[in-house]
Order: sequence, then C-alpha cells, then structure tokens
Amino acid sequence: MMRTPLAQLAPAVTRVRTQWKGTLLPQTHAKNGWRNAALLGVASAGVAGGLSFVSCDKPWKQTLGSPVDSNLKVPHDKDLKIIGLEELRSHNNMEDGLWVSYHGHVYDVTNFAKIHPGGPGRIQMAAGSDLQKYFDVYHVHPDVSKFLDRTCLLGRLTAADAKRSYEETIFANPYENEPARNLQQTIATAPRWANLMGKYLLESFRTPIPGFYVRNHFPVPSWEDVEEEYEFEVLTASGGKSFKLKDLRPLPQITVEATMICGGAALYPRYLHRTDQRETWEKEEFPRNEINNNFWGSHAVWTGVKCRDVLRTCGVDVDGIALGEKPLPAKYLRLTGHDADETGSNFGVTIPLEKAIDPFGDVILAMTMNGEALPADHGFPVRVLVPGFAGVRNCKWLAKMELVDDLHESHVDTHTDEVIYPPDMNFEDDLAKVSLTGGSVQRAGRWEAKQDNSIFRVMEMPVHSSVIVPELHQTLRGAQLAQVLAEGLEVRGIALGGGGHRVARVDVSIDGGKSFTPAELDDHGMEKVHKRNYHWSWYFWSKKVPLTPEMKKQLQSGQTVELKVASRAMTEHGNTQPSRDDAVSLYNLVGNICNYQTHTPITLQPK
Ligand code: HEM
Ligand SMILES: Nc1nc2c(c(=O)[nH]1)N[C@H]1C(S)=C(S)[C@@H](COP(=O)(O)O)O[C@H]1N2
Ligand SMILES: [Mo]
Repeated sequence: MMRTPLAQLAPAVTRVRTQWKGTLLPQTHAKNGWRNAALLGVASAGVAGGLSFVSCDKPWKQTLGSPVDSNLKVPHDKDLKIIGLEELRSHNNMEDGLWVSYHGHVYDVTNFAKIHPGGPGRIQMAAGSDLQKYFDVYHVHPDVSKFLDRTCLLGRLTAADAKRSYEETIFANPYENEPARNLQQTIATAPRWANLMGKYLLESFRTPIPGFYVRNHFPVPSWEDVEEEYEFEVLTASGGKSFKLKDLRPLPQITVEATMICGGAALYPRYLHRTDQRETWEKEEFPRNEINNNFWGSHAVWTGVKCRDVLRTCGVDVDGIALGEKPLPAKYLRLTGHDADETGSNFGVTIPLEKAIDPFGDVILAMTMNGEALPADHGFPVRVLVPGFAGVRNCKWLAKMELVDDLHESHVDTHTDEVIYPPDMNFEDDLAKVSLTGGSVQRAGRWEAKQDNSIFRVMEMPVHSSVIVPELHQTLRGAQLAQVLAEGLEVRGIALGGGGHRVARVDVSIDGGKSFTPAELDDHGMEKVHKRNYHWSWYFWSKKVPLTPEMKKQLQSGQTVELKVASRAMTEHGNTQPSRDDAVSLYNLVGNICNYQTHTPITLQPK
C-alpha cells in the first residue's frame, strides 16, 4: 500500500461560494463590441470597488474580526490586548475562526487561509497553534510577521504563553523520511525544491539522475517494494478504467529525449511579487534573487507508453480525433497526482487534450529516465511526460487522468508554477487587503483577477537561455586574463526553445546587452534524433567573445574592466527573450515564466 504522508490532520476547508454568477452585464449590452468593452471596464471596476456585495446571491461572510486596514500602524506590544492561550486554541476551525500565534503575536488568519499560496488546508492545520513550529519545517517561507502585523493582528500572548504556544504545538515533520538527495542549490527542503548548480549542468548533456532538479509541492509518496500495487485510473465519457503496472507493460514502449524546466522556479527572481522587492528591482539595486548562472531544468531520456495508446484502450478514438474526423470529446486532460498536502489536497494540473493525443506530441506515461526506473523524487512508478510544456504539467506519481472541459481546481493549479496573473495585481493590495477586509476572494485556494480573462495558465514554455560560464562575480587575472586578451572571453551556456521550437540562434553579449555576437550551438545530435521539427531538447552553446579595442586599451593601461555577460536565444520564429531592462514587464503576481536576459557581472583585473 502507498505510504500516506500523514494522517488527515484537518477537514478539507469549506469552499466559499463564488460571489457573483455569470456575466455582470445585462444581455442587451452585448451587441456593440466597442461599447461592450467599455462597459466591461466599468463593471469590473465596480466589482473591485466592492460592489460585488450587491450582485451576489449570498453575501460572503466575514467569519471573525472586523475589517483591517493593511496600512495600519502596528501598535507597540504594550498597547496590544492580551489574549489567553485557551482563547487562541479555541479558534481552530472555520466557524470560530482560525487564529495563530507567531513571535508572541496573535493573528486572525481565517480569511487569509483562502489566499494562502501554500493552500488553505495548511493554515487550517496550523490554526490555534504557533506558526514557528511549522516554519521550522517549511523553510520555503519568507518572513511573514510584518505582513501579518499589518493585516490581521488581534493582540498578544504573555511571554510565558508565547513560549508554551510554541513548545506545545506538536507537528510531526511529514518530510522527514524523504529520499536522500545531493543537489547543490536548494530553495527549500520541505517541500523539496532544489537543483544542480549551473556549472555542473554543462558536464553532461543528459543530467545524471542524482543531479536532476527536484520540484515537489508535497511529501513524496512511496511505492518502494510495493510497486505492483500502484494504480491509476482513467475517466472518460464511457466510464472509468484502472491501470496497474502489469497493464502498461504489454503496451508498446517509446523513448523520448526531453528537457524539463520549471515554469515557477526556473526563470525568475522568486520574490519579485513582493512589492518591497519590486521597488528594489526598479531602482536596479536588488538582485539577490536574480537567478544567474543557472538553469532550473534538466535533461533526460525517458521511456514509457504513449498517453494516446492508453486513452485508446479506454475507448477514446485518438486517431479519428487527431485526423479531425471526430470532434474533440473534451478540451483538457486533467492529471491528478497521488501526492497531497498534509490535509489531503492532491496535486493536479491540466493539459490540452490535443497535446495528449497528438501523434507527434510525444506525451508518454514515463516509467524510466536515463535507462533506470524513475526515482521516487521524479514520480516512481509512473509520471506523465509532456515535452515542451512547463515542468508543472509533467504530473508525477500519476493517480488519475480525466477528460474534462474545465481546468483543475487544485491550489497548485492557481498559485505556484502554473498561472500568470495580470500586471496590476499584487499580493498586498489585491489579495491580502481585499480578502482581509471582506472583499472579493471568491473561492478557497483561488485568486480571482478583476477580469477573469486576464488570467492564463502556462502551457508551453517560452524561449530561454542562461549563461553558465563565467560565474557570477568572477575575477579574471594573470594567465586567465592573458588568455582572454588573446582569444576572447569564453562564454558558455544552455538554451531551450520551449514548446518544442528549435533554437535558431543564441547571441552573446559582454557589455550588458549593448552589442551581441552569435554563439556556436551544440545540439548533441538531437536534430537527427527528434527527426521532426519538434525539438524537445536543450542546446549547449559557447563563444569566445573578443574584447573591444577600448577594453584592451583600458587593461593595457592597468585599468580594471567590468563586464556584464548576457545571452539571448531566438527560435526559428524569431521569438526571443526580453532584455534585462525590460524584466519588469514580465512582472506577475507569482513570478512565473520570467525569461529575461540575466546579466552576469565579472571583473577583468590587470593587476
Ligand atoms: C498564516 C501565516 C502564513 C502566511 C502569511 C504565509 C504566506 C505564504 C506566502 C506569501 C507564500 C508564497 C511564498 C513564495 O512563493 O514566494 C507561502 C507559501 C507556502 N506556505 Fe505559507 N504562509 C503562512 C502559513 C503557512 C503554514 C502554517 C504552512 C504549513 C503548515 C505553510 C506552508 C507553505 C508552503 C508549503 C508554501 C509553498 C507552496 C508551494 O510553492 O508549493 N504556510 N506562504
Ligand atoms: N504529482 C506531482 N507532480 C509534479 C509536481 C508535484 O509536486 N507533484 N511538481 C511539478 C513541478 S512544479 C515541476 S517543475 C516538475 C518537476 O519535476 P522533477 O522534480 O522530476 O524535476 O514536476 C511537476 N510534477
Ligand atoms: Mo515547476
């Protein structure tokens, strides 16, 4: 039997009903496109301004506490109301409210639970107790006290009670028995989120398994020694069918070379969505979160059965549909993983059904990578490989495939590596403040934008490249510098077209993107392997970029030269990466798919 990460610690959170239904516009307005657009603008502004209370059938109820101004000055501790430990502990459910303590302060997080990026269940689970006990485990966390102080501070505990609240909060670490790993660059250990340092990536075209990046949202489910009991089900219009490994083995196996890259971790300064850091970015002061010299992806050769073959055995006429002789029976294939958060809320994502049944799409139910059975971290025994798509689509520990017309409702689907929110949404104003003041958070675990159509999900990845060599802040002097003067600066890196698009060219710059020169591309023979135009694999590239006469003159006169190394990949469509100056144009609430050209500053030191 599958090892359950933890017993269900709390009931699933009560889903809050959508506040308004259907269109906000009377039918008669729909005739004139231009006028309609203008009215929509007004209507949505109305909603954002709080008019939604008028149009909803059942006003959303603030469970506890009065609305809080998020710009509120935080009172001194001595002016805070003292709250007893028992009172804190009694607020551990949706009806009485969800309270927590943290550094001695007491907060009402009932409404915050609905927008928590880590899912509502985890806030429910911690209710009545002390956050520090959880943050001791979930290192993924930014410091949240400032945010909580400004939004939902109720009072404080006495010093003795604060100590007791922490000490008496019991939380067994559900990540304790995770597989051993040896990855160098770690954002988080629980859930696991790490990769190999960039410099090691170039050592091997196929990433050795111990170096393959790991991105988990939940504890790893294990079928060690019980893999024959592993099961997943497929639900179609004609019913359900379940599969075990013995049912997959007789199906034809195919092999796919594919790079996987995380749409969430890969490309961005992770906390750009926090307003304070966004300002720092704009002032160009930042960039402790800029991910230079790295590539949040890895490459492997995968073996498994075609997803379309599995669907065919379930009665889906994949060939008729692919040839356009039959209509698409559903818009999406919804994928659910066996893994779930500590309160039982499963991982889930959606892919377009066309991709799943495309004879050239290479979507497989993978059972091996680089010739070995999938390791536990990468989805043992079965994961879906969706080449060209964002990492998050590649559902590990597959539990269910369904033909559906709607997107998945899991919180991963809306918060982490999946969704792009509009540029005018930020965490404090549009989510926290609005939710805490009883505004328009519609559904548990789902963030609504002012206009629904302004949210989209990442399917195919965009074009991207990273400079791996030289390393960030490297100083070259002596023999190394002499070599640079003679042959040019050696720059090496990785590029990926995204969506199976071939990379046509990678250009390199050493002057911060003012001028570029084309690099040599190495496809490791993949053009031939992929045969068709789809190119699922990354490219390595390199170039010795000559210094300009001006730079040489400076060095010869003993002056230090500062370089900013950058790269930009271009697909055969001419799609390319935004410049670093333009990175802010990629801003989105969660910070996904940020493929701008990073700069690697280095120093040439003649002395
Ligand atoms: C009530 C106070 C809390 C606040 C204000 C808060 C806030 C946040 C924020 C802002 C993030 C996004 C981080 C980022 O991606 O930059 C996050 C993620 C996360 N939180 Fe919390 N959190 C709270 C409590 C908790 C608790 C009690 C748990 C665990 C029991 C938890 C578990 C997580 C996890 C696992 C993630 C990462 C989700 C993912 O990437 O899959 N949080 N939280
Ligand atoms: N079931 C399940 N599938 C999952 C995830 C997960 O947490 N659970 N993480 C997704 C994300 S965000 C990425 S980037 C890739 C990471 O795959 P890897 O850990 O094998 O590199 O798996 C995706 N599939
Ligand atoms: Mo991801």
